[in-house]
Amino acid sequence: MRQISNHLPTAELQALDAAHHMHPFSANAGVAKKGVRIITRASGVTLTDSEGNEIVDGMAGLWCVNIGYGRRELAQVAARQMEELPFYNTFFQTSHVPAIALAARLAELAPGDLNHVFFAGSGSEANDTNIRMVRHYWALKGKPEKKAIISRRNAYHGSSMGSASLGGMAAMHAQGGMPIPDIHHIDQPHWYNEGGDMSPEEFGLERARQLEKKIEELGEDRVAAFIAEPIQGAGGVIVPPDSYWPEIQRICDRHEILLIADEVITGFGRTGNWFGSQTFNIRPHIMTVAKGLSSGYAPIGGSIVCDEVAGVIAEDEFNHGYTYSGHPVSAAVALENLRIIEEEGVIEHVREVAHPYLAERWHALAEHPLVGETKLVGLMGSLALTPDKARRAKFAAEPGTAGYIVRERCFANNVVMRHVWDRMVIAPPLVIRPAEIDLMIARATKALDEAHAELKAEGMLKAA
Ligand code: PXG
Repeated sequence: MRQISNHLPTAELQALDAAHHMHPFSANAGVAKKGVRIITRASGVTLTDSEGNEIVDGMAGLWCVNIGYGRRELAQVAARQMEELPFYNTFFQTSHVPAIALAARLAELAPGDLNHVFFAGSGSEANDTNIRMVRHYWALKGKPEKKAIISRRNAYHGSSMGSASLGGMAAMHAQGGMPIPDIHHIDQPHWYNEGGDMSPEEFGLERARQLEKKIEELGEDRVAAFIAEPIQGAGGVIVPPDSYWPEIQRICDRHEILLIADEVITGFGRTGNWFGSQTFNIRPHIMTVAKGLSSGYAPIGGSIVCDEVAGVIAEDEFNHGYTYSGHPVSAAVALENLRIIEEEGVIEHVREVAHPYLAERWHALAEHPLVGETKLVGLMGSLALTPDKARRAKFAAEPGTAGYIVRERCFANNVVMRHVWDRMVIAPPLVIRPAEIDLMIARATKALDEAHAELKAEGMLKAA
């Protein structure tokens, strides 16, 4: 029997939402017409909507609910912190215990000499901090001209003016006058779509060497930093070929530029280590963090900064900060989340149980007639949809059409699996158990079957 668990009937909530709520990354008129799905509660990896449907959340919210939903400990810590000290700022020679403790804990967890944390309210804000920090760093070193930042096409670094400029999403740049000056983009290491006849390894090297070319073209004395996600998340879970990161690291070591690893998605266990930088053997000067830092229970982000950069920045007033930098409630929640990840062995669970179990089932989907390749690192996976596996062909239809159809079938089958153009992505909570993986894969497979039948019936299984 279906259970109505909200206060108002779904239709009434939908009407109010349509009338007053502007949704992010949405064409709101279309959303209003179709009616939103209203999520009322969640536990573990399962969401419940206002109609009583139980949905497997294959995306951990927005790649963030790493420890799963419904952990009472976090609610209790938040309540306690709100009673004790709901807010105080960290400007003007003041601090508070949650911010101090979290900064110290992050310095312990982060690799190398990443020992200093500048807090923000989100990943976007943290990346804006990074733009200003690396430029100010070089200015303080007597090199104010060293302010260009190199990023990649199809990268996602956030939605503010600065972070969206770092991002390589053309559709975002087209709205609102981006990128801001002195942000440059090179091509992404997306072998499946762009590798042509090259082997993945050759292609990885070729794409990494674009960084060196770009540094030479701009002049090393003009380049402040290179920023990249260890694995592109919102871009479609693009796992670079093995040759890519070692070559990027070599180039960054050889030239005098800073390396920023955007770990907003890859941080806090997602790839089977605390940070994606450890999985790929990257030595960044700055890591951007957010999302899994608090498992999404409270908004918080930050930049974890190496001794050298933090030391130089410390010598001058850095005219930058947010009201909610180090917010005590968010910081306390994040600390409790980190305690759970460590004490409950969540990352070991990813490495030893969830990844191996999911990998077998995920890679088996490569046999599906609609699937051209499957990728999975830790609990971050993607699959390419194709009308012709042998040729890695794209669809003749508008890019994203097939992906949208699969996503609609996922929606109908009570599993959240996102599409990025014609690639499907998953990133379930890290605590997902084998039986839940079975359910997620069964529903995803059914969605792929139904989408395949629909595409076939509509004559859309044609290659471009
Ligand atoms: N960097 C990376 C790598 C991200 O994935 C941000 C920065 C920005 O974080 P905030 O907290 O400002 O959102 C992100 C965010 C999607 C999707 O649809 C992905 C993100 C956000 C919203 C939607 O895949 N990533």
